[in-house]
Amino acid sequence: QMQGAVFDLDGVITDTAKYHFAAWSKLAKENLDIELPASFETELKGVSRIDSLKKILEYGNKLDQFSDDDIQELAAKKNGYYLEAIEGLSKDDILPGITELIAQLKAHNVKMSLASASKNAPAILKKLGLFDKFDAIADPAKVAHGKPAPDIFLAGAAAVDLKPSECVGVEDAVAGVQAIKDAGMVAVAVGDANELAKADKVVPTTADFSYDLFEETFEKANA
Ligand code: G16
Ligand code: MG
Repeated sequence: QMQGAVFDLDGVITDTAKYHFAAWSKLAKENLDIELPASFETELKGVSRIDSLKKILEYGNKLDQFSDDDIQELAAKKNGYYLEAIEGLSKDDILPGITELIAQLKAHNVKMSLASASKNAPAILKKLGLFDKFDAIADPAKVAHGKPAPDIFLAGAAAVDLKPSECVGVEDAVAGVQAIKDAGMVAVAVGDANELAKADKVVPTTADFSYDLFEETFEKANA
């Protein structure tokens, strides 16, 4: 039986990708004279703050123009824009089906932890009113490698004293699904089935998530 569920945040619990993208676009335009194409919204999903900035500088052919200190400063500036953008986040911003899913997992005594790349994850969960529902939040600042490396999902399982093999990982990004599988977990994903084909189960929307779906996927993958 599934003992734990380890969740990604952005794209699974709430849609912060649009705010990340708006903040990066503002930074790129106003501070770097780079115009970001819309495709970057997806490209930066699950990618850490510093790695996102490096991708943007690379795209603008400007990576070699900035020192490590400049990069830290620019990343902090972007985070300021981002925090402004998510100021009004509330429980209305929880994605469809997630509140119900959390209640079902709780009712079945499934431990819940968060494996987000976001350093703002605790603050976001508080705004959504979900902070107290989670048994643990893995700290992305403490893991060596970001997604697609499995580190953050391994940390998420360890934080609730479970083996990865006892957990289902939940993701919306290709890099995240890779991380879950390399952590040795069963993967449930939301999004495009072709894109996320490495997951054990892909559903089109978060409204399709349920305890039964997770448990069934877990049992099938272990059969
Ligand atoms: C999220 C977003 C990424 C963002 C990263 C770091 O990942 O998808 O775009 O760059 O967190 O966020 P922050 O700047 O808040 O530390 P996830 O893992 O929740 O999908
Ligand atoms: Mg995500």
